[in-house]
Amino acid sequence: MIAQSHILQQIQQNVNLQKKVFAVLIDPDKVKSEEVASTLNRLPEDTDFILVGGSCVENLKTDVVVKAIKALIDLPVILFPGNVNQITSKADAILFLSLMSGDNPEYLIHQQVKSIKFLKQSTLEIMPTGYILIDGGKTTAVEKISKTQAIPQTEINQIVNIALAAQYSGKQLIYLEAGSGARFPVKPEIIKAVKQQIDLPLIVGGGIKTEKQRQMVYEAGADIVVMGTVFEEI
Ligand code: 1GP
Repeated sequence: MIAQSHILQQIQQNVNLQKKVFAVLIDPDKVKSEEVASTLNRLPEDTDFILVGGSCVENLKTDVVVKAIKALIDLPVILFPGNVNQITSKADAILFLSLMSGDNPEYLIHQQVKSIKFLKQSTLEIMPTGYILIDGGKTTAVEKISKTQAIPQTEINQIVNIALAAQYSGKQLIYLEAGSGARFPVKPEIIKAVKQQIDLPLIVGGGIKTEKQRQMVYEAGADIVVMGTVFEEI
């Protein structure tokens, strides 16, 4: 279990000890505050932290859902914001995401600059994250909102190079994202190739639906697996 402060440091310690980390994504657009308790009841016992966010959620919804989660469990709540309006100081930390794939400066740097006025006033732990969108077999909300194209799964070298560029730019985490509700997750060959080249904790999510898939993703080299949709669909 991960405590609610110095989260990045704890993730790094887990990686050094080769202990895998598991996170569940709660999207406030799909899970209402009154559904939070039943969603939390479905989470696996080994859940280390909760991510909260989505591609188009409004601030108020995020705030209410984070509050509902914090009232029920002690796990760290980390924001996974689709835009600057999803920042709430009620969470413990924020994945400070830069969309390194695609060609949209708005999600590479502009939203981040706009977030500073909120972050300067908060105690959120900032977790600099290189976010790489990979084709998961269907057009996902991230592609639509960011107006960028996911990288085909055949472009392994390109994905590795983006991950390394993120590392050299000072990111502390790399997130390989097939998109929420993806038809298929990021392939093991890609995860393996990226993990072999980078020295950072590797997060993988999107389209992971079963325990078997989760273990395959860990075995390929992911340090943190994120699952979301599967816990909503009951
Ligand atoms: C999306 O990686 C997360 O950002 C989770 O994806 O909802 O497909 O599990 P799923």
